Amino acid sequence: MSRVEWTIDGMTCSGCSSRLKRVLQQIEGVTSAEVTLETRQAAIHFDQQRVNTATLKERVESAGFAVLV
Ligand SMILES: [Cu+2]
Repeated sequence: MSRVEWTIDGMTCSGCSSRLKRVLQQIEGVTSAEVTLETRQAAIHFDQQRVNTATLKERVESAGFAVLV
């Protein structure tokens, strides 16, 4: 199991953070995702056999947010 913690740009309200959390949780291979609006952090636990960080980033970006690392 792997874990990444990213700073996310583009979240302006709790609607954004819950939408991003939902997007992350629906990705195949993601076991849990926590998104905190105040600190702009997204913590994602995932199975690296089923999904990689490039795909995770892509999904964050296609949801309208940016990964600042
Ligand atoms: Cu919002």
